Amino acid sequence: MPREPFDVGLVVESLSILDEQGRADESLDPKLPADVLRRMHRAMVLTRKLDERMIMMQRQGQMGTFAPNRGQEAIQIGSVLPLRKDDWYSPSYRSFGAQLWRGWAIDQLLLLWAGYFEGFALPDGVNEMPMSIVIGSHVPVAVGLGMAIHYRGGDQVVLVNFGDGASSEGDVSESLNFAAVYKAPVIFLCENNQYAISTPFERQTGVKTLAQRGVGFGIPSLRVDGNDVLAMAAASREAVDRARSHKGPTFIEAVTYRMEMHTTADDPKVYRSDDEVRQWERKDPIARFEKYLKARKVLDDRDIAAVSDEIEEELRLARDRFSARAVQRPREVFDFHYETLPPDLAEQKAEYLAKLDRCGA
Ligand SMILES: Cc1ncc(C[n+]2csc(CCOP(=O)(O)OP(=O)(O)O)c2C)c(N)n1
Ligand SMILES: [Mg+2]
Repeated sequence: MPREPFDVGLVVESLSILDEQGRADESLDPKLPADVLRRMHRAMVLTRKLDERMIMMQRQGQMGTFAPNRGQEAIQIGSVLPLRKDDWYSPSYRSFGAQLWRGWAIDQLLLLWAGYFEGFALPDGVNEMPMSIVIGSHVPVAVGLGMAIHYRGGDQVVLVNFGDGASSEGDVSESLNFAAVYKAPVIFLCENNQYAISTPFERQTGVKTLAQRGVGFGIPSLRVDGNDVLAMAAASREAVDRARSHKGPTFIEAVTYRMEMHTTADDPKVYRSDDEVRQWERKDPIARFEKYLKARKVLDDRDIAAVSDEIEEELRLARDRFSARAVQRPREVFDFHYETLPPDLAEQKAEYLAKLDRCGA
């Protein structure tokens, strides 16, 4: 049989607007209004400072294990910027910058990551799915949500984010296929931060870009500099518009780097070099954005220092509110798993409570 030329459509577009010095490509700059740029900057700095504070609190025993966001702030803020309040966000566990933008209170996020039951309640009026720790498991659910909107004739969209590691899960492939066929109004945001715990990108997949995955399923796909908040905002805007006008899903591969440990239970020095980390520091999303903002005269050094001070104060107050609510209740350990405890657990509970009584707890 003669071999036919076959267009596999593997040309993946790549988008970046800011260079490493924070200089914008004029033809691509979305020229967002100054007040929006200031809010984006503030949200990114808040995310970074909350991360730093939470790591300190975790080291002092006041916070549970959590997944730091440092380096991924531009993805989070840029991707949710074009969402309307009634759109849906289905986050992974490394997304608290976006969650704050969507309406979470800082002290509630602290309660959540300190393991308090009440921290997990979704805030009123925030259209968000419970975040997923089981890798990739939330992606089919996000597509189902998109299909429900589609069947009801709504025009909301669903943004779901997941990692490079999650992209290897069958759940994600099935979701991409289904969404492509049925034109689900979903934005698949794959945060390629180069690692799935200690597994580097080269060991994760045989493809050079994860955006190819989307193309393979027939989904318009784009590779974006994930440390460039303007590029993230522009890509997300396009994807949101496509989903809202019933043209179906978009796949965005946001290329970034996880600057911190996987979670506070991890030591990345065991599997990657300081030199590699330093290379990525040069692409820091906040530093680049600040250079851009200064060049556009949206902020100057004094404004940036003032934002930093304000956020420190906001975090201090949030930590105080959290501390007032974070009262340990060891007697509740068995309470939220079953409506009726199975007999063996009921026995363990009785034994445990008797022990607490003996210790006076
Ligand atoms: C189904 C499943 N398998 C394994 C794990 C353990 N696990 C937790 S995070 C993680 C790595 C995920 O990496 P990636 O998807 O790249 O996201 P990142 O943590 O880098 O944001 C793994 C394997 C899990 N939580 N769920
Ligand atoms: Mg990853």
